[in-house]
Amino acid sequence: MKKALITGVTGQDGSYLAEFLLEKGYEVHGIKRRASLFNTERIDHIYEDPHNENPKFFLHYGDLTDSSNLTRIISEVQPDEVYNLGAQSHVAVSFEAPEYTADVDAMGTLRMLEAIRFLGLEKKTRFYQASTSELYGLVQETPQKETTPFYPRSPYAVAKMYAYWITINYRESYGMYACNGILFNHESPRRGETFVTRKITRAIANIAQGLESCLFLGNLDVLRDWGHAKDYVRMQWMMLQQENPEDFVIATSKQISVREFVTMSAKEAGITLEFIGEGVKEQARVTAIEGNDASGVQVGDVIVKVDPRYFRPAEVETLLGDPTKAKEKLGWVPEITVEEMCTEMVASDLDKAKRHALLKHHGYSVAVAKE
Ligand code: NDP
Ligand code: GDR
Repeated sequence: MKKALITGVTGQDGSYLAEFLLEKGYEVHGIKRRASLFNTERIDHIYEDPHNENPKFFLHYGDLTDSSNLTRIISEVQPDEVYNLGAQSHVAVSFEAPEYTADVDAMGTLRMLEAIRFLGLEKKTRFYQASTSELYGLVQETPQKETTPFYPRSPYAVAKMYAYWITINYRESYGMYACNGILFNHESPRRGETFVTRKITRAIANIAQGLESCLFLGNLDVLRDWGHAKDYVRMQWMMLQQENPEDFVIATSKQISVREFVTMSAKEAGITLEFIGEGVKEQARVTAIEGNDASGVQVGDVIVKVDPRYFRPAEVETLLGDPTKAKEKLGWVPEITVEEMCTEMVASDLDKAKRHALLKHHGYSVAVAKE
Protein backbone atom coordinates (compact mmCIF):
# COMPACT_ATOMS: atom_id res chain seq x y z
CA MET A 1 0.00 0.00 0.00
CA LYS A 2 1.41 3.39 -1.01
CA LYS A 3 1.69 6.15 1.57
CA ALA A 4 1.05 9.79 0.75
CA LEU A 5 1.72 12.85 2.89
CA ILE A 6 -0.26 16.02 2.18
CA THR A 7 0.61 19.45 3.55
CA GLY A 8 -2.43 21.74 3.46
CA VAL A 9 -4.80 18.78 3.90
CA THR A 10 -7.42 21.03 5.56
CA GLY A 11 -7.54 23.31 2.48
CA GLN A 12 -9.66 23.07 -0.65
CA ASP A 13 -7.24 20.98 -2.73
CA GLY A 14 -5.95 18.96 0.23
CA SER A 15 -9.45 17.75 1.04
CA TYR A 16 -10.24 16.65 -2.54
CA LEU A 17 -6.80 15.06 -2.93
CA ALA A 18 -7.12 13.12 0.34
CA GLU A 19 -10.49 11.74 -0.84
CA PHE A 20 -9.03 10.86 -4.23
CA LEU A 21 -5.99 9.04 -2.78
CA LEU A 22 -8.07 7.13 -0.20
CA GLU A 23 -10.29 5.92 -3.05
CA LYS A 24 -7.13 4.76 -4.87
CA GLY A 25 -6.22 2.65 -1.81
CA TYR A 26 -3.45 4.86 -0.39
CA GLU A 27 -2.69 5.30 3.29
CA VAL A 28 -3.03 9.08 3.58
CA HIS A 29 -1.30 11.31 6.11
CA GLY A 30 -2.08 15.00 6.40
CA ILE A 31 -0.46 17.87 8.25
CA LYS A 32 -2.88 20.21 10.00
CA ARG A 33 -2.11 23.37 11.94
CA ARG A 34 -3.11 23.88 15.51
CA ALA A 35 -6.01 26.34 15.63
CA SER A 36 -8.10 27.65 18.51
CA LEU A 37 -11.22 26.18 16.86
CA PHE A 38 -11.63 22.98 14.82
CA ASN A 39 -10.29 23.70 11.30
CA THR A 40 -11.09 20.33 9.73
CA GLU A 41 -14.54 21.04 8.26
CA ARG A 42 -13.45 20.09 4.73
CA ILE A 43 -12.13 16.67 5.82
CA ASP A 44 -14.50 15.78 8.66
CA HIS A 45 -16.41 13.39 6.38
CA ILE A 46 -13.27 11.28 5.82
CA TYR A 47 -11.87 11.58 9.36
CA GLU A 48 -11.02 8.26 10.92
CA ASP A 49 -10.85 7.77 14.64
CA PRO A 50 -7.26 6.65 15.38
CA HIS A 51 -8.78 4.14 17.84
CA ASN A 52 -10.42 2.31 14.92
CA GLU A 53 -8.84 -0.85 13.57
CA ASN A 54 -6.65 -0.31 10.48
CA PRO A 55 -7.25 3.39 9.89
CA LYS A 56 -6.16 4.67 6.46
CA PHE A 57 -6.26 8.41 7.15
CA PHE A 58 -3.98 10.06 9.72
CA LEU A 59 -3.59 13.67 10.81
CA HIS A 60 -0.41 15.13 12.30
CA TYR A 61 -0.03 18.52 13.92
CA GLY A 62 2.55 20.58 12.07
CA ASP A 63 3.52 23.78 10.36
CA LEU A 64 5.59 24.61 7.29
CA THR A 65 7.57 27.11 9.36
CA ASP A 66 8.90 24.36 11.66
CA SER A 67 11.68 22.21 10.14
CA SER A 68 12.15 19.85 13.06
CA ASN A 69 8.43 19.10 13.11
CA LEU A 70 8.36 18.45 9.33
CA THR A 71 11.46 16.25 9.50
CA ARG A 72 9.96 14.18 12.33
CA ILE A 73 6.67 13.66 10.51
CA ILE A 74 8.39 12.66 7.24
CA SER A 75 10.69 10.33 9.17
CA GLU A 76 7.72 8.66 10.89
CA VAL A 77 5.54 8.37 7.80
CA GLN A 78 8.26 7.43 5.23
CA PRO A 79 5.95 8.60 2.42
CA ASP A 80 6.13 7.36 -1.17
CA GLU A 81 4.56 10.63 -2.32
CA VAL A 82 4.51 14.11 -0.80
CA TYR A 83 2.02 16.72 -2.00
CA ASN A 84 3.13 20.15 -0.82
CA LEU A 85 -0.16 22.05 -0.96
CA GLY A 86 0.21 24.03 2.28
CA ALA A 87 0.58 27.77 1.75
CA GLN A 88 -0.54 31.24 2.72
CA SER A 89 -2.45 31.11 -0.54
CA HIS A 90 -4.23 34.48 -0.64
CA VAL A 91 -2.61 36.95 -3.04
CA ALA A 92 -4.15 40.09 -1.47
CA VAL A 93 -3.16 38.93 2.05
CA SER A 94 0.42 38.42 0.85
CA PHE A 95 0.73 42.21 0.44
CA GLU A 96 -0.30 42.56 4.11
CA ALA A 97 1.92 39.73 5.39
CA PRO A 98 4.79 39.42 2.88
CA GLU A 99 7.40 38.03 5.25
CA TYR A 100 5.13 35.32 6.65
CA THR A 101 4.05 34.43 3.10
CA ALA A 102 7.70 34.02 2.06
CA ASP A 103 8.44 31.93 5.14
CA VAL A 104 5.59 29.48 4.50
CA ASP A 105 5.39 29.42 0.69
CA ALA A 106 9.09 29.69 -0.24
CA MET A 107 11.06 28.49 2.81
CA GLY A 108 8.36 25.94 3.69
CA THR A 109 8.96 24.24 0.34
CA LEU A 110 12.71 24.23 0.94
CA ARG A 111 12.15 22.75 4.42
CA MET A 112 10.11 19.87 2.96
CA LEU A 113 12.66 19.11 0.24
CA GLU A 114 15.59 19.36 2.62
CA ALA A 115 13.88 17.07 5.16
CA ILE A 116 13.41 14.42 2.44
CA ARG A 117 17.10 14.74 1.46
CA PHE A 118 18.35 14.82 5.06
CA LEU A 119 16.43 11.61 5.82
CA GLY A 120 17.96 9.86 2.79
CA LEU A 121 14.54 9.51 1.13
CA GLU A 122 15.42 11.40 -2.05
CA LYS A 123 15.26 8.22 -4.17
CA LYS A 124 12.07 6.90 -2.51
CA THR A 125 9.83 9.91 -1.99
CA ARG A 126 8.23 11.66 -4.95
CA PHE A 127 7.45 15.36 -4.44
CA TYR A 128 4.67 17.50 -5.90
CA GLN A 129 4.91 21.28 -5.58
CA ALA A 130 1.76 23.42 -5.85
CA SER A 131 2.99 26.03 -8.29
CA THR A 132 0.73 28.64 -9.75
CA SER A 133 -0.31 30.68 -12.77
CA GLU A 134 0.43 33.74 -10.60
CA LEU A 135 4.07 33.17 -11.66
CA TYR A 136 3.09 34.61 -15.07
CA GLY A 137 1.74 37.80 -13.42
CA LEU A 138 2.32 40.52 -15.97
CA VAL A 139 1.89 38.15 -18.87
CA GLN A 140 4.62 37.93 -21.48
CA GLU A 141 2.75 35.60 -23.86
CA THR A 142 -0.86 34.43 -24.36
CA PRO A 143 -1.88 31.72 -23.72
CA GLN A 144 0.64 30.82 -21.01
CA LYS A 145 2.43 27.46 -21.26
CA GLU A 146 5.39 25.74 -19.57
CA THR A 147 7.93 27.80 -21.55
CA THR A 148 6.31 31.23 -21.00
CA PRO A 149 8.61 33.58 -19.02
CA PHE A 150 7.53 34.46 -15.47
CA TYR A 151 6.84 37.97 -14.14
CA PRO A 152 5.44 37.61 -10.59
CA ARG A 153 3.35 40.53 -9.31
CA SER A 154 2.83 39.89 -5.58
CA PRO A 155 4.79 38.71 -2.53
CA TYR A 156 2.81 35.47 -2.90
CA ALA A 157 3.90 34.97 -6.50
CA VAL A 158 7.52 35.86 -5.75
CA ALA A 159 7.58 33.34 -2.89
CA LYS A 160 6.02 30.69 -5.15
CA MET A 161 8.69 31.48 -7.75
CA TYR A 162 11.38 30.50 -5.22
CA ALA A 163 9.46 27.31 -4.48
CA TYR A 164 9.18 26.54 -8.19
CA TRP A 165 12.94 26.84 -8.76
CA ILE A 166 14.04 25.10 -5.57
CA THR A 167 11.88 22.12 -6.60
CA ILE A 168 13.66 22.00 -9.97
CA ASN A 169 17.01 22.49 -8.25
CA TYR A 170 16.48 19.47 -5.97
CA ARG A 171 15.42 17.43 -9.00
CA GLU A 172 18.56 18.38 -10.92
CA SER A 173 21.00 18.32 -7.98
CA TYR A 174 19.92 15.17 -6.15
CA GLY A 175 18.00 13.21 -8.79
CA MET A 176 14.76 13.59 -6.83
CA TYR A 177 11.44 12.87 -8.48
CA ALA A 178 10.17 16.42 -7.86
CA CYS A 179 7.81 18.37 -10.08
CA ASN A 180 5.73 21.50 -10.34
CA GLY A 181 2.08 21.66 -11.31
CA ILE A 182 1.54 25.18 -12.63
CA LEU A 183 -2.13 25.33 -11.82
CA PHE A 184 -4.46 28.07 -12.96
CA ASN A 185 -7.30 29.18 -10.65
CA HIS A 186 -9.50 26.33 -9.54
CA GLU A 187 -12.58 26.56 -7.40
CA SER A 188 -15.38 24.50 -5.86
CA PRO A 189 -18.00 24.70 -3.11
CA ARG A 190 -15.05 24.12 -0.75
CA ARG A 191 -13.17 27.23 -1.96
CA GLY A 192 -12.18 29.64 0.84
CA GLU A 193 -14.83 32.33 1.32
CA THR A 194 -12.50 35.26 0.56
CA PHE A 195 -11.42 34.15 -2.93
CA VAL A 196 -13.46 35.98 -5.51
CA THR A 197 -15.63 33.15 -6.96
CA ARG A 198 -16.72 31.87 -3.57
CA LYS A 199 -17.14 35.40 -2.23
CA ILE A 200 -19.53 35.98 -5.15
CA THR A 201 -21.55 32.73 -4.95
CA ARG A 202 -21.87 33.00 -1.19
CA ALA A 203 -22.92 36.66 -1.24
CA ILE A 204 -25.38 36.13 -4.11
CA ALA A 205 -26.97 33.25 -2.16
CA ASN A 206 -27.17 35.33 1.03
CA ILE A 207 -28.59 38.33 -0.83
CA ALA A 208 -31.15 36.13 -2.60
CA GLN A 209 -32.28 34.86 0.80
CA GLY A 210 -32.37 38.33 2.38
CA LEU A 211 -29.39 37.73 4.71
CA GLU A 212 -27.17 40.42 3.09
CA SER A 213 -27.94 43.43 0.96
CA CYS A 214 -24.85 44.20 -1.12
CA LEU A 215 -21.71 42.51 -2.45
CA PHE A 216 -18.62 44.74 -2.55
CA LEU A 217 -15.91 43.74 -5.02
CA GLY A 218 -12.62 45.10 -6.39
CA ASN A 219 -11.51 44.92 -10.02
CA LEU A 220 -14.38 43.52 -12.14
CA ASP A 221 -12.45 43.52 -15.43
CA VAL A 222 -9.89 40.92 -14.38
CA LEU A 223 -9.90 37.78 -16.55
CA ARG A 224 -9.20 34.33 -15.14
CA ASP A 225 -9.06 30.77 -16.46
CA TRP A 226 -11.23 29.06 -13.85
CA GLY A 227 -11.41 25.27 -13.50
CA HIS A 228 -12.77 22.84 -10.89
CA ALA A 229 -10.52 21.66 -8.03
CA LYS A 230 -11.65 18.03 -8.49
CA ASP A 231 -10.24 17.95 -12.02
CA TYR A 232 -7.02 19.57 -10.87
CA VAL A 233 -6.19 17.23 -7.94
CA ARG A 234 -6.52 14.27 -10.29
CA MET A 235 -3.73 15.83 -12.33
CA GLN A 236 -1.57 16.35 -9.23
CA TRP A 237 -1.59 12.59 -8.71
CA MET A 238 -1.04 11.82 -12.42
CA MET A 239 2.09 13.98 -12.39
CA LEU A 240 3.69 11.73 -9.77
CA GLN A 241 2.93 8.48 -11.67
CA GLN A 242 5.17 9.15 -14.72
CA GLU A 243 8.54 7.58 -15.43
CA ASN A 244 10.34 10.92 -15.27
CA PRO A 245 9.44 14.06 -13.31
CA GLU A 246 8.28 17.04 -15.40
CA ASP A 247 6.43 20.31 -14.86
CA PHE A 248 2.94 20.82 -16.32
CA VAL A 249 0.50 23.69 -16.87
CA ILE A 250 -3.03 22.80 -15.78
CA ALA A 251 -5.83 25.02 -17.10
CA THR A 252 -9.09 24.95 -19.05
CA SER A 253 -7.95 27.31 -21.86
CA LYS A 254 -11.08 29.44 -21.42
CA GLN A 255 -11.19 32.76 -19.57
CA ILE A 256 -14.03 34.96 -18.30
CA SER A 257 -14.11 38.19 -16.25
CA VAL A 258 -15.07 38.65 -12.63
CA ARG A 259 -18.08 40.64 -13.90
CA GLU A 260 -19.20 37.68 -16.04
CA PHE A 261 -18.85 35.34 -13.07
CA VAL A 262 -21.11 37.66 -11.03
CA THR A 263 -23.76 37.69 -13.79
CA MET A 264 -23.56 33.90 -14.16
CA SER A 265 -23.89 33.33 -10.39
CA ALA A 266 -26.83 35.70 -10.04
CA LYS A 267 -28.61 33.94 -12.93
CA GLU A 268 -28.19 30.63 -11.07
CA ALA A 269 -30.10 32.15 -8.15
CA GLY A 270 -32.82 33.46 -10.49
CA ILE A 271 -31.57 37.06 -10.56
CA THR A 272 -30.92 38.98 -13.80
CA LEU A 273 -28.41 41.79 -13.32
CA GLU A 274 -27.52 44.89 -15.29
CA PHE A 275 -24.15 46.61 -14.74
CA ILE A 276 -24.24 50.40 -14.89
CA GLY A 277 -21.64 53.14 -14.32
CA GLU A 278 -17.88 52.96 -14.69
CA GLY A 279 -14.77 52.49 -12.53
CA VAL A 280 -15.38 52.84 -8.81
CA LYS A 281 -18.97 53.99 -9.57
CA GLU A 282 -19.85 50.75 -11.35
CA GLN A 283 -22.72 48.80 -9.80
CA ALA A 284 -25.20 46.08 -10.68
CA ARG A 285 -28.94 46.27 -10.24
CA VAL A 286 -31.64 43.66 -10.44
CA THR A 287 -33.70 43.81 -13.65
CA ALA A 288 -35.68 40.56 -13.34
CA ILE A 289 -36.32 37.73 -10.88
CA GLU A 290 -37.27 34.15 -11.67
CA GLY A 291 -38.14 31.18 -9.44
CA ASN A 292 -38.39 31.05 -5.66
CA ASP A 293 -34.76 31.33 -4.54
CA ALA A 294 -34.51 35.13 -4.67
CA SER A 295 -37.32 36.14 -2.33
CA GLY A 296 -34.92 38.52 -0.55
CA VAL A 297 -34.51 40.95 -3.48
CA GLN A 298 -36.69 43.17 -5.63
CA VAL A 299 -36.34 44.53 -9.16
CA GLY A 300 -34.33 47.77 -8.99
CA ASP A 301 -32.23 46.76 -5.96
CA VAL A 302 -28.52 47.56 -6.31
CA ILE A 303 -26.78 44.41 -5.05
CA VAL A 304 -23.18 44.75 -6.32
CA LYS A 305 -20.86 47.74 -5.85
CA VAL A 306 -17.14 48.38 -6.37
CA ASP A 307 -15.04 49.08 -3.29
CA PRO A 308 -11.43 50.16 -3.93
CA ARG A 309 -10.30 48.47 -0.71
CA TYR A 310 -10.33 45.23 -2.68
CA PHE A 311 -7.97 46.63 -5.37
CA ARG A 312 -4.45 45.20 -5.18
CA PRO A 313 -1.21 47.23 -5.16
CA ALA A 314 -0.22 45.36 -8.34
CA GLU A 315 -2.85 43.43 -10.29
CA VAL A 316 -2.68 40.36 -12.52
CA GLU A 317 -5.12 41.50 -15.21
CA THR A 318 -5.42 38.39 -17.34
CA LEU A 319 -4.49 34.71 -17.21
CA LEU A 320 -5.21 32.08 -19.84
CA GLY A 321 -3.51 28.69 -19.75
CA ASP A 322 -2.51 26.27 -22.49
CA PRO A 323 -2.65 22.70 -21.06
CA THR A 324 -1.60 21.02 -24.35
CA LYS A 325 1.39 19.27 -22.75
CA ALA A 326 -0.79 17.73 -20.01
CA LYS A 327 -3.27 16.58 -22.63
CA GLU A 328 -0.69 15.09 -24.97
CA LYS A 329 1.66 13.50 -22.41
CA LEU A 330 -0.78 12.46 -19.69
CA GLY A 331 -4.13 12.38 -21.43
CA TRP A 332 -5.52 14.90 -18.93
CA VAL A 333 -8.48 17.03 -19.93
CA PRO A 334 -10.72 19.02 -17.57
CA GLU A 335 -14.19 17.49 -17.27
CA ILE A 336 -16.08 20.28 -15.45
CA THR A 337 -16.81 23.61 -17.19
CA VAL A 338 -16.86 26.96 -15.41
CA GLU A 339 -20.64 27.10 -15.97
CA GLU A 340 -21.15 23.68 -14.32
CA MET A 341 -18.86 24.69 -11.47
CA CYS A 342 -20.78 27.92 -10.93
CA THR A 343 -24.08 25.96 -10.83
CA GLU A 344 -22.62 23.64 -8.15
CA MET A 345 -21.18 26.49 -6.07
CA VAL A 346 -24.37 28.59 -6.10
CA ALA A 347 -26.52 25.54 -5.28
CA SER A 348 -24.26 24.71 -2.32
CA ASP A 349 -24.26 28.30 -1.02
CA LEU A 350 -28.03 28.62 -1.53
CA ASP A 351 -28.51 25.49 0.53
CA LYS A 352 -26.51 27.03 3.39
CA ALA A 353 -28.26 30.41 3.04
CA LYS A 354 -31.69 28.78 3.14
CA ARG A 355 -30.80 27.00 6.38
CA HIS A 356 -29.63 30.31 7.87
CA ALA A 357 -32.77 32.08 6.64
CA LEU A 358 -34.92 29.40 8.26
CA LEU A 359 -33.13 29.83 11.59
CA LYS A 360 -33.54 33.60 11.33
CA HIS A 361 -37.24 33.20 10.51
CA HIS A 362 -37.62 31.20 13.74
CA GLY A 363 -35.99 33.92 15.82
CA TYR A 364 -32.44 32.63 16.08
CA SER A 365 -29.72 35.22 15.54
CA VAL A 366 -27.61 34.50 12.45
CA ALA A 367 -24.28 36.28 11.92
CA VAL A 368 -22.76 36.21 8.43
CA ALA A 369 -18.95 36.34 8.61
CA LYS A 370 -17.31 38.80 6.18
CA GLU A 371 -13.82 40.17 5.56
P1 NDP B 1 -6.21 26.82 0.69
O1 NDP B 1 -5.92 28.21 1.11
O2 NDP B 1 -7.62 26.35 0.62
O3 NDP B 1 -5.42 25.80 1.64
C1 NDP B 1 -4.14 26.09 2.11
C2 NDP B 1 -3.74 25.04 3.12
O4 NDP B 1 -2.45 25.36 3.62
C3 NDP B 1 -4.67 24.97 4.33
O5 NDP B 1 -4.78 23.62 4.72
C4 NDP B 1 -3.90 25.74 5.37
O6 NDP B 1 -4.22 25.40 6.71
C5 NDP B 1 -2.48 25.32 5.04
N1 NDP B 1 -1.47 26.20 5.59
C6 NDP B 1 -1.42 27.55 5.58
N2 NDP B 1 -0.35 28.00 6.23
C7 NDP B 1 0.31 26.90 6.67
C8 NDP B 1 1.48 26.71 7.45
N3 NDP B 1 2.19 27.74 7.91
N4 NDP B 1 1.87 25.46 7.73
C9 NDP B 1 1.14 24.39 7.27
N5 NDP B 1 0.02 24.51 6.55
C10 NDP B 1 -0.39 25.76 6.26
O7 NDP B 1 -5.50 26.63 -0.74
P2 NDP B 1 -5.90 25.70 -1.97
O8 NDP B 1 -6.31 24.38 -1.48
O9 NDP B 1 -6.80 26.46 -2.88
O10 NDP B 1 -4.51 25.61 -2.74
C11 NDP B 1 -3.57 24.56 -2.44
C12 NDP B 1 -2.20 24.98 -2.91
O11 NDP B 1 -2.20 25.23 -4.30
C13 NDP B 1 -1.66 26.25 -2.26
O12 NDP B 1 -0.26 26.08 -2.12
C14 NDP B 1 -1.95 27.32 -3.29
O13 NDP B 1 -1.04 28.39 -3.17
C15 NDP B 1 -1.75 26.55 -4.58
N6 NDP B 1 -2.52 26.99 -5.72
C16 NDP B 1 -3.87 27.12 -5.61
C17 NDP B 1 -4.62 27.46 -6.73
C18 NDP B 1 -6.10 27.63 -6.66
O14 NDP B 1 -6.65 28.25 -7.57
N7 NDP B 1 -6.79 27.07 -5.66
C19 NDP B 1 -3.96 27.66 -8.04
C20 NDP B 1 -2.53 27.47 -8.02
C21 NDP B 1 -1.85 27.13 -6.90
P3 NDP B 1 -5.50 26.03 7.49
O15 NDP B 1 -6.69 25.27 6.98
O16 NDP B 1 -5.17 25.78 8.88
O17 NDP B 1 -5.55 27.49 7.11
P1 GDR C 1 -6.14 34.96 -7.25
O1 GDR C 1 -7.61 34.66 -6.71
O2 GDR C 1 -5.59 36.22 -6.73
O3 GDR C 1 -6.21 34.81 -8.75
O4 GDR C 1 -5.31 33.77 -6.60
P2 GDR C 1 -8.75 35.58 -6.12
O5 GDR C 1 -10.01 34.81 -6.27
O6 GDR C 1 -8.41 36.11 -4.79
O7 GDR C 1 -8.76 36.83 -7.13
C1 GDR C 1 -9.03 36.68 -8.52
C2 GDR C 1 -9.15 38.04 -9.16
O8 GDR C 1 -10.37 38.66 -8.73
C3 GDR C 1 -10.10 40.02 -8.42
N1 GDR C 1 -11.08 40.51 -7.46
C4 GDR C 1 -11.21 40.10 -6.18
N2 GDR C 1 -10.54 39.14 -5.50
C5 GDR C 1 -10.91 38.91 -4.21
N3 GDR C 1 -10.31 37.94 -3.52
N4 GDR C 1 -11.89 39.66 -3.58
C6 GDR C 1 -12.56 40.65 -4.24
O9 GDR C 1 -13.41 41.31 -3.67
C7 GDR C 1 -12.21 40.88 -5.61
N5 GDR C 1 -12.67 41.73 -6.56
C8 GDR C 1 -11.99 41.49 -7.67
C9 GDR C 1 -8.68 40.02 -7.87
O10 GDR C 1 -8.14 41.32 -7.91
C10 GDR C 1 -8.00 39.00 -8.78
O11 GDR C 1 -7.51 39.61 -9.93
C11 GDR C 1 -5.83 32.44 -6.57
C12 GDR C 1 -5.27 31.76 -5.29
O12 GDR C 1 -5.90 30.52 -5.15
C13 GDR C 1 -3.77 31.55 -5.42
O13 GDR C 1 -3.32 30.75 -4.32
C14 GDR C 1 -3.47 30.82 -6.73
O14 GDR C 1 -2.08 30.64 -6.88
C15 GDR C 1 -4.06 31.59 -7.91
O15 GDR C 1 -5.45 31.73 -7.72
C16 GDR C 1 -3.83 30.87 -9.23
